[in-house]
Amino acid sequence: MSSSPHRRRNALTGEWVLVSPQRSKRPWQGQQEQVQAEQRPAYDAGCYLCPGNTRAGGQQNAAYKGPWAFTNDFAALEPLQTSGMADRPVPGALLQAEEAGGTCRVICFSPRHDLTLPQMEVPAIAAVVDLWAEEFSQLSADPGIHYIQIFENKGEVMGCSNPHPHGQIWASTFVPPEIEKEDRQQRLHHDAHGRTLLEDYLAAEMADGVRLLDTNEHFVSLVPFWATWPFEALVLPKRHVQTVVEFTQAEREALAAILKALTSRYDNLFGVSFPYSAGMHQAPVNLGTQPHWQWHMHFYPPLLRSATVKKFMVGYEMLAGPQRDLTPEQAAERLRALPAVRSF
Ligand code: H2U
Ligand code: ZN
Repeated sequence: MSSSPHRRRNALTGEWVLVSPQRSKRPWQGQQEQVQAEQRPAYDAGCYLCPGNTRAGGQQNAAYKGPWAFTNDFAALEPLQTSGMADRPVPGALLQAEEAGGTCRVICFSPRHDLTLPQMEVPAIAAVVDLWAEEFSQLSADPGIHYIQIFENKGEVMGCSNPHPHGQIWASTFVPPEIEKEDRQQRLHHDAHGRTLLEDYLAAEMADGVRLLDTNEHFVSLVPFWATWPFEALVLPKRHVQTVVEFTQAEREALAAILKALTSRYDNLFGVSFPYSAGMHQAPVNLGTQPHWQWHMHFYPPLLRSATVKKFMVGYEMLAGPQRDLTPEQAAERLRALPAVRSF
C-alpha cells in the first residue's frame, strides 16, 4: 500500500484523502532558498498589537507584559441583537438562513513584536495556554454560546495581517461545520466502543510509531495517518480531556513544550518562520455532557517543497477531493530528523 495510489479515511471527519506516493519517488530536491531572515524590532510603534499602541478603531492597547486579549475591532461575529427567537431554518426550504451571534477576541501571545511561538520560552507559552483557558471559561459562561474556536493564523501566505505573535478566538452561538463532522464521528465511535475515538487512535499510532514526532509526559504530536496538508500535524493529550480548561498546571507546561518543539521543527524544515493555520478542537459548550469529545489541536501548514513552494488545494481537490504525494510517514520522518529547537 505504501508505494501505490491508495485512499485513507480521516476517522475524525469520515472523509477520504487520495495518496499517490509514486509521484514523490523522484529524489528529494530540498535545496533551501536563501530567504532573507526577517529582522523585526522588539517594539514597533506602527504595530496595532504592540503594548500601549492605538488600534485602527482608536482603542488603546494596555501596557501588557504577558499574553493579553481584546475584542476584535472588526469582529466576524457580534452578540445577537434580538433577545427572542432566532430565525429557524425551514425544513425542506432551499434558501435557508439563520441568525449567527457571538464574539471574536484577539490574543497577543507576547508583548514582544519580534517573537513567534517557537522563539518563546516554555513558561511564556504556558502563560498563553492559561489565557486560552481563561478566555474559554469566560466565553462559555454565556449560555447562548455553543462553540469556542481558538486558533492562530501565522504567516502572510495564510492571510495573517500582522507579524506580531497573535491568535484569535471566535465564540459562536452555533456549532461550525468542521466541529459537527468531528462531533458525529467521535459520537459514533464512543457509542460503539465506550471509549473516545482519539484515545483509541493514539494507541494505534503509538503502536505503529512511524508517524510520531514528539512525546512528553502528557502529550504526543504526530503526522496523522489521514493528513491532507503535506506537513500537517496533530497534538493529542494522553488522557481524556474535553476542553482546554481541564488541563492541570503540569499539562499546560507539557502542552507548551510540545508546541514549542513542533513549531521549532517546522521552522527548521525550510529555514523560515513556518506559516500555518493551527487551532484546537474541543467539546461544544452549553449543550450538555460531551463524553465522546477529546480535546486536540490541528496544524495545517501550506508549504510543500521549500520556503516558497506551497501546496494549492485546487483542481481535483477543489472539485473532487484532497490528494497528496508525500506520504504522512515520509513527512513524519523528515520532521523527526530535524532538531526540536529552532536552529537559526
Ligand atoms: P489576523 O492577522 O489573523 O487577521 O488577525 C488580526 C486580527 O486583528 C484581525 O481579525 C484585528 C483584525 O480584525 N484587528 C483589530 O481588532 N484591531 C485593529 O486595530 C487591527 C486588526
Ligand atoms: Zn507589535
